[in-house]
Amino acid sequence: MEDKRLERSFVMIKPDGVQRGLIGDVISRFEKRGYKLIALKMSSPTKEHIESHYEDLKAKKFFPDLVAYMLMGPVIAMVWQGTAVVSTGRKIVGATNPLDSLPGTVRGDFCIETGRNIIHASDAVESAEKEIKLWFTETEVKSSDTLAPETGGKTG
Ligand code: DAT
Ligand code: MG
Repeated sequence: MEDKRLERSFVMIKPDGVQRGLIGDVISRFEKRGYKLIALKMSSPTKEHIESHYEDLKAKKFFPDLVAYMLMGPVIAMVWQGTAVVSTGRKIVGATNPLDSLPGTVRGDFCIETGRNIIHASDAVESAEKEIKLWFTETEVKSSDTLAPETGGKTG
């Protein structure tokens, strides 16, 4: 039976991905797979914001390096929507350690260091919803939905 899990995932191009000019490639992969981009912004988050985003990892030894890395430049924050986009998005992105990421994945094609792995994608539906709330207002996420082809582009 067809999988009808309509989900949203928070996907973020990290500062090195932005600096290396990989924004278009990443967006293209999600678009071509069939997912819908429902929110996007370039953001220069505060240290506190990054610490909240990665709060589950704050006890890890690498946490200070991770936070410093994420503050090296602007990031591209996005919300993608579609069937099983959380688990499929993780597959598109590849393993956390790029040396374990298969060729054909974003990390498997573009990087070799865990500490410079260029992209984030939510790991569960629950964390996705939490991350979307942290990075976007409800209006920012909802407004693009009014331009969806299925509404005929009507905004009112
Ligand atoms: P993912 O980004 O695949 O969801 P994660 O949530 O476990 O992985 O960790 C978040 C980020 O923290 C990860 O993308 C890179 C960094 N990181 C994770 N494990 C690390 C490690 N062992 N050494 C250095 N950085 C690490
Ligand atoms: Mg994670």
